[in-house]
Amino acid sequence: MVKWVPLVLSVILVGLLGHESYAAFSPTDNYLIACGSSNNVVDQDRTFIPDSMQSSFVFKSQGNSVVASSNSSVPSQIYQSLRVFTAPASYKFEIQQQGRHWVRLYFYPLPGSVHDLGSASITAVTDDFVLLNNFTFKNYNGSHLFKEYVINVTSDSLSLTFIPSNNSVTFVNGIEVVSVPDELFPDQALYLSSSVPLSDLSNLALETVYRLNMGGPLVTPQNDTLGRIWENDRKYLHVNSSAVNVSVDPSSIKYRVALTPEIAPNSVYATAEAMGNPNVANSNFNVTWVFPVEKNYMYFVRVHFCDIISLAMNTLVFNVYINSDIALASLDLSSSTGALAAPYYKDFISNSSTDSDTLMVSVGPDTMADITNAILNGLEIMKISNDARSLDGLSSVEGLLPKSATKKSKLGIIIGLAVGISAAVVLIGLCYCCLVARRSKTPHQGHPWLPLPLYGNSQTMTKVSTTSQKSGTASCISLTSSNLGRLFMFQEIMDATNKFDESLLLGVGGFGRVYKGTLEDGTKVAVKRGNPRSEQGLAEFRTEIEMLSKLRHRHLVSLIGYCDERSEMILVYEYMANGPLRSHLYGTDLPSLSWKQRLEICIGAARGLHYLHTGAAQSIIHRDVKTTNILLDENFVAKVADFGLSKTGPALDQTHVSTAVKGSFGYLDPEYFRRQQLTEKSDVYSFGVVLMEVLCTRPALNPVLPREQVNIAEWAMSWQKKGMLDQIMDPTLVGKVNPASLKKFGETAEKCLAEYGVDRPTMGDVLWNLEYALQLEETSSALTEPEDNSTNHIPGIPLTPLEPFDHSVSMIEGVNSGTDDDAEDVATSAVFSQLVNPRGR
Ligand SMILES: *[C@@H]1O[C@H](CO)[C@@H](O)[C@H](O)[C@H]1NC(C)=O
Ligand SMILES: *[C@@H]1O[C@H](CO)[C@@H](O)[C@H](O)[C@H]1NC(C)=O
Ligand SMILES: *[C@@H]1O[C@H](CO)[C@@H](O)[C@H](O)[C@H]1NC(C)=O
Ligand SMILES: *[C@@H]1O[C@H](CO)[C@@H](O)[C@H](O)[C@H]1NC(C)=O
Ligand SMILES: *[C@@H]1O[C@H](CO)[C@@H](O)[C@H](O)[C@H]1NC(C)=O
Ligand SMILES: *[C@@H]1O[C@H](CO)[C@@H](O)[C@H](O)[C@H]1NC(C)=O
Ligand SMILES: *[C@@H]1O[C@H](CO)[C@@H](O)[C@H](O)[C@H]1NC(C)=O
Ligand SMILES: *[C@@H]1O[C@H](CO)[C@@H](O)[C@H](O)[C@H]1NC(C)=O
Ligand SMILES: *[C@@H]1O[C@H](CO)[C@@H](O)[C@H](O)[C@H]1NC(C)=O
Ligand SMILES: CC(=O)N[C@H]1CO[C@H](CO)[C@@H](O)[C@@H]1O
Repeated sequence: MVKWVPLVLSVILVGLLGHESYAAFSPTDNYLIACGSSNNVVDQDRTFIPDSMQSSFVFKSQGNSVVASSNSSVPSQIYQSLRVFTAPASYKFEIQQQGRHWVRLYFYPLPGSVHDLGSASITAVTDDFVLLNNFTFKNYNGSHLFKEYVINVTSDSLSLTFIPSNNSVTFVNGIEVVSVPDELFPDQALYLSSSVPLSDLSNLALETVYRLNMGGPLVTPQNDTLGRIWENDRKYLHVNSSAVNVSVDPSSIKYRVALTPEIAPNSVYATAEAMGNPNVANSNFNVTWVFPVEKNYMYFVRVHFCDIISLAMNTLVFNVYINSDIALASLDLSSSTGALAAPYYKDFISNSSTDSDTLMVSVGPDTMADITNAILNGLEIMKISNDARSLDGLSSVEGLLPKSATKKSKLGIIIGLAVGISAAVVLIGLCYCCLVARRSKTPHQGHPWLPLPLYGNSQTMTKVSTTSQKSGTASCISLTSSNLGRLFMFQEIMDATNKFDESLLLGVGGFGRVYKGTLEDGTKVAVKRGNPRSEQGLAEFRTEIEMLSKLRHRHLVSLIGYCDERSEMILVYEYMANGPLRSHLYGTDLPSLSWKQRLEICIGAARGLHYLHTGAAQSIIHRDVKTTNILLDENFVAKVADFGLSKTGPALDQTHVSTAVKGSFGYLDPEYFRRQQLTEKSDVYSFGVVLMEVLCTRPALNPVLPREQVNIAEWAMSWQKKGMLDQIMDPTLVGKVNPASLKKFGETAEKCLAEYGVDRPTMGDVLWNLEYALQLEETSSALTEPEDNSTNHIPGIPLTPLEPFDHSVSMIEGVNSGTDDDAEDVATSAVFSQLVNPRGR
């Protein structure tokens, strides 16, 4: 009876473990070798088997092998023995499961050996890659050397060959060859300096150079399911005081299905470095780590994040830089993961180390976020093998292996081929079947990210519209018109922008960069080049093309065309000579606009928005109305730009309850924020903020100001309610504005900023009121001004009720092909910020 108890227990245990959402990874190939040892070596809970006792790998030495062991203190148990080679020697491991493997090597020149191991040269190669070339402890500061590599093994064996230099010896203390889960490393990752991915990463070898647990203690192999070591980051901090460590209980880390502890253990995600002084107003502040790296290599950089500091969703928004490149713009962790304390990581290829011997990683606050902080939880930096398939120098395996050894390995290959040929035939057959099956399932679809045809063909486009309707995403407009604008070749774009010359840069935003360009026929254009690393980029790129290709209006920017060649996301607009409205209000040296000009600009923008809301078959909500999205052409005609966040469709409320509220800080409708229900009135609120900005010439949010002044909507409303808007208006306008016009303007803005959408006017009403304000300004001399009511400081006309006044017929301009002048989108850094105002209002 008693015998049964453990069995029952283990059944229960298995049952319990089965409830875990992920199973711990158990490597198929798992060689832990203690070289030269006669006993098993237990190092940090892991058992290394003596190389002489392994039956599953072949140890071939052409020379003597000498065993040394010591009982003196060693850095760790695995270093207590070693094997010495006087001629090239190989360990050959049988590989049961092809794919990536860790290759970990341990070296420690044990004292007391007959050979001078301290000056021995160590060269280690696999069948394909050079791992170490002529390393010697003589020129090395450390007492011992640990190296970790990742190699995709594509045959049924892996040979590790150690080559001594002339008349000398070489040695090794420990070896690991262990399977890596396939998901751990991607086959491609994006270059930092360009949007082209490095696409054959799986055929290259990687060497771990830094693996850090930011703000946390050393994580040793027994605390990592893949036997990795994670160091503390402090010694790499550029400025010691710039960061503080933060931590939570590791058990509170919530892994999502696709991201398991194999990516990084919870003890890594549970600690982070955050900004040392999170309340700094300086937008240039960042926390920077500096890493010495070797020139002429590319590096694979993986950044790990987990929002363990926020109390609410969508409050932590920050930027990540690698070297001088922006790697992640306006990263909103909780929005990317859908939860707090949920792990998240991103991979990049750093190419700039080819001419620099340091690699820098920085995190810094987003200027538009009102919680100023930034964090980093973990960081991995891996060297990528070079063209010689080497991780150490320019010699290839063939160049390093003595001639005879090369021949032997060739012989081995031949034998291997003969043995493996039947398996290969079976494999090829299987692959072929898979391919055929897959192909028949997925019809050719052009670009994976853009469900638009390369050449406007209405059949495909109808399909597009139905899919988007089904998925409830961006567009419900049926794209029956084939006018998607012109499809540009990438070369044309390169020519137009002089290869994306930085001197032609008009602006940088979350979506990417905007360049001024000139087409072959001399037309000036604005070229918006999507940043494929932008989280929102793809969906917004699509939305923008779909929206703009459908909409034509004098007060909306129009799209000339796009380019989706080579997975680029490029939009081409006509050039708007006077740039964004904001730059004419503050922050630049541009001459200040007159009141009449400001009214005309507001009227133009209101027309554009009114057309969006009412002009198309379905109402379109812009969702990101702000002064940087209102552009001015050479005649100061205002056009609304940036439809990346626009939404249409009736079922909107249902589909968006659960998604993050999008828009920009300071402009966000408090009701939309609270109820997550989007209506046209949200645009009206944002437009009210624009009106106040135009009047007061200050940013919508200015965190530097005293608390009550930070938010323009609150601040200006308090003055408007007192009837004293003239006290805070742009000083350059004081005395130059007809008071009645100002009063009308203030009242209109106030109505727009009403707490509840139902109390706000429609864009049509706003338009009418603004036109009235313009009329009052133009005819001010002729107008007899009525008495002001007693509480008002501003003399002006009595309030005209905002009647439902249907001006839509006159408002909607005829469909304009928008050929002469047009919009470019000087997208500013905040354009696509996926931000939420945590305070609401
Ligand atoms: C180490 O081993 C040597 C023999 O190899 C022995 O003479 C010596 O006493 C040992 N030292 C310790 C501390 O065990
Ligand atoms: C190996 O390095 C030593 C010095 O570290 C140098 O003298 C020697 O020439 C190198 N050998 C080769 C083959 O590069
Ligand atoms: C060794 O350490 C010294 C002093 O700490 C340093 O100057 C030198 O650059 C280091 N050398 C290497 C190869 O790391
Ligand atoms: C090794 O030594 C031999 C003879 O001393 C010499 O011919 C050969 O070039 C040397 N090889 C290397 C790699 O230094
Ligand atoms: C290893 O390389 C082979 C051949 O290039 C490739 O098919 C396979 O996907 C790679 N394995 C991994 C895990 O990347
Ligand atoms: C975190 O910082 C505190 C002091 O600020 C320090 O005592 C602690 O050791 C640090 N923890 C780690 C893991 O660095
Ligand atoms: C590592 O694991 C051991 C037990 O396996 C545990 O006691 C220790 O706290 C862990 N360390 C970390 C940093 O998680
Ligand atoms: C870093 O700062 C901490 C306090 O924040 C201090 O204790 C530590 O000594 C500093 N380290 C260095 C290397 O300056
Ligand atoms: C990376 O750098 C190398 C060497 O400078 C260069 O040849 C290569 O074109 C670069 N690749 C990219 C994508 O920038
Ligand atoms: C990418 C970035 O902004 N880096 C800056 C971080 O802060 C240091 C100074 O503290 C600047 O020198 C870097 O340019």
